[in-house]
Amino acid sequence: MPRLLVRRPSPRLADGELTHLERVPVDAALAQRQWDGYVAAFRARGWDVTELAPADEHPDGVFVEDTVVVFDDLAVITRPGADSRRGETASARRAVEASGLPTAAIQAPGTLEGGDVLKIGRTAYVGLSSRTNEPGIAQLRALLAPRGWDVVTVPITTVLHLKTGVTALPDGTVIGYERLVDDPSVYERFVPVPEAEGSAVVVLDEHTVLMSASAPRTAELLQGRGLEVVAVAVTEFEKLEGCVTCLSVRVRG
Ligand code: CIR
Repeated sequence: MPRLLVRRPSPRLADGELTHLERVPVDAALAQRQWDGYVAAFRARGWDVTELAPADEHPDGVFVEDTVVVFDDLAVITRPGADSRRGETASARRAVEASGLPTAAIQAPGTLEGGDVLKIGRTAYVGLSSRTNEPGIAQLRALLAPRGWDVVTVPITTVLHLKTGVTALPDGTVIGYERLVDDPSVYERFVPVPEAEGSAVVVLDEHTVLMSASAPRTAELLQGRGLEVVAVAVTEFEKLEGCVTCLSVRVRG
């Protein structure tokens, strides 16, 4: 059974890091309800949900994807590029270890955030961004090469993380909002979507993706490609430069 690691939102979510967006008011109660809806959408499809210990002192702690990336049965504990987020990894590591997955960790001076890692087949595209640096990518490459993974570095300038700009459909086609994608030709197959919030999908199974309810025209486009779309409201997290991918770590087994 696939497993989902999540962490409930901090009451301080509104104080989270912002890089490309202006700060706007965040409704903490609505954020909690949206998070409940996000988790429920996975539960309804048979995912087993593990909650990390709350980390209310970390406004961005809900964006748990940035702290752990899973490759086959190896969990790589990251070293976030944002100082304010470094303290989030200890509890993520404990949860991963409790679940029995072997771990490895990115070490200083390397930095890496999970939002910069897009896996397609056995290729990991890794954003070289304001959060993920060359030494972090080199360490990841050294961990993955013996396991048969290719690591492709993708310079990121227009958005926070690689996966803010692009994600992949179940068949490996990369989708993105073109204005926010530095170089779509990096990917074998790229399809532009009409809304910025439509660029992030989580693959639930071969025929189904989960995405933001803020992107109805993208949902139609994906349905037109024969996919079932599960739409969830995540507006309060989008205000903090988050999206559907960053709210969880998926362990697919
Ligand atoms: C940050 O700047 O770190 C948070 N406000 C948003 C992190 C979003 N993470 C992700 O897309 N993987």
